[in-house]
Amino acid sequence: MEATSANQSDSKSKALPSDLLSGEQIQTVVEDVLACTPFIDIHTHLFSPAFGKLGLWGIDELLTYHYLEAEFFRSSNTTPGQYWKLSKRERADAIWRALFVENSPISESTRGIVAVLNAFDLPTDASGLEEARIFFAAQPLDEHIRRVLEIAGVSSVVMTNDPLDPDEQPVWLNGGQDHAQFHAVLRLDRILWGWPRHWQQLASQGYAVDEKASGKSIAEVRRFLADWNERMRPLYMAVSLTDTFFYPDDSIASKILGEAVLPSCREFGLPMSLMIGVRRQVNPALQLAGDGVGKADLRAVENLCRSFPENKFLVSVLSRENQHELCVYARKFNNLMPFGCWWFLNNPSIVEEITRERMEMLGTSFIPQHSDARVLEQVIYKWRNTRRTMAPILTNAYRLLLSDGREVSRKEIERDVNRLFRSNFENLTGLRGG
Ligand code: RAT
Ligand code: ZN
Repeated sequence: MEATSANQSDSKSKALPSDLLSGEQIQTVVEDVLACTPFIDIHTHLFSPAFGKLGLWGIDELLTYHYLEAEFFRSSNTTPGQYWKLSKRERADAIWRALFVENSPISESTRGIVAVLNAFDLPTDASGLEEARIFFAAQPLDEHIRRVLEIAGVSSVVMTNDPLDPDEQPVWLNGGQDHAQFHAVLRLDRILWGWPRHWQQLASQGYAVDEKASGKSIAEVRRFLADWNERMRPLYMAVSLTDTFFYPDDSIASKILGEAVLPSCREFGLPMSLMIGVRRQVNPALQLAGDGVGKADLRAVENLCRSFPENKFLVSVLSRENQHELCVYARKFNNLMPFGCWWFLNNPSIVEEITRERMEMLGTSFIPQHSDARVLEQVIYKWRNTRRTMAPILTNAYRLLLSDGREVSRKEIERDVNRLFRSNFENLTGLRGG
């Protein structure tokens, strides 16, 4: 055990009033509170049934998750060119064979599949996928969603909604969605860094914008955002940014962010989420699995938080090397909410390191995790893993507190877990009872 860990033997042996906990009791109570608190999943790529085929679920989608595709090419002689020619079912079969039959599924993403199969009492070591396919094909979607979220201990999930996505846009234009467990988010990648390729879509929808975002463009982007805010009722606006992102600079993205998006966020009372640090398509042959990571210059976050004190920023950074700086910035700017251990960081060893550091520097004033699930049933393993990693971290924090001279009660643990996994987000976004 490391030097900072509180040892159980430090705990006080005197009789405690019934709501106060001994060092020995803390672990069980922490685990119980984590299990009983329904979390809000603040960033996913899931869709409610109103979006039809955009909502992914079932064994073939689970196995062809891009995190697993990247691992597949390390354990198979199949080339990306050959792989992309296969049907989804054939790809799933190939991944099952390479990662689950010919090798032990001990990576984070492969273990996740095992946990999902196990949650539904499906065989985890079968030679093929027949039984799993039959099971998933028999599930009525609405009931399946309710059951999956319940198993995951999640009350609701936040989607990623791109108003310029040709598959998604028609759903919103035809009435949108009102599923109580799915919340919208206005995702702005195409408008912010993708402006040169997408401005014409706005123009064709009747917004007077141009390639350089000059003239009336800024006012028209704000009109576009107002229309989509009305249509989607999003909880926040969001963008994913590369490791080279900076603010301010002379890019169109910087201009649109500072002059249109952030003023609109203020107008509608919405936080802005920045996910920073992706290096897009370092290996394009892998398609969605081909992105990498780079260390970003977080002075961009500093400049944003200082220049826009009335805006609230949710920030997740992809590089491990940026995590400490993010905590320091959160101590300087209370309009900055660090959230999640994203993508390549979502492994127990790294989640543990990041979460301990955040707790030591920020107490409970951060949001430890989101799932980033793309396939419905992934929330089962991703949240199971989060609870498993959180339990010893919280237990250790309360034991240290106890050994330093302060009693700990179940009520306080409930308040803290609720703050971390619910109310920090509710207070930012105004979400109630979600
Ligand atoms: O984690 C992922 O699935 C990534 O591919 C990204 O989608 C990332 O989460 C994002 O929202 O940009
Ligand atoms: Zn994501």
